[in-house]
Amino acid sequence: MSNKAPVKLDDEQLAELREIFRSFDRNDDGSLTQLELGALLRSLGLKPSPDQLETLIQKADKNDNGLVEFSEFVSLVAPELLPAKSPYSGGTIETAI
Ligand SMILES: [Ca+2]
Ligand SMILES: [Ca+2]
Repeated sequence: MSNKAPVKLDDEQLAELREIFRSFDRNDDGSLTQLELGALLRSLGLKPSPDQLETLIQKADKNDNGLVEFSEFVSLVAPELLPAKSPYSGGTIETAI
């Protein structure tokens, strides 16, 4: 494992993730099953096979209950989201529009 510090998302990204998480948490129990997570990932344009899904869940499932809670979901997808947003973008003002 080469994890140094936990990945940090800003409030906006967290709010976005929470919304996504909620909309795919069909039974509203605060956690995603393999089916729910699969639907979510497909909506993000990913096409995980059942095997990959299972591996993902095992990787994300820190408390080993077979479900992916929101915090587990965040640490799962955060590394995917961060490269899209440069941490050094502060100071650049968007005036192009
Ligand atoms: Ca659920
Ligand atoms: Ca869990």
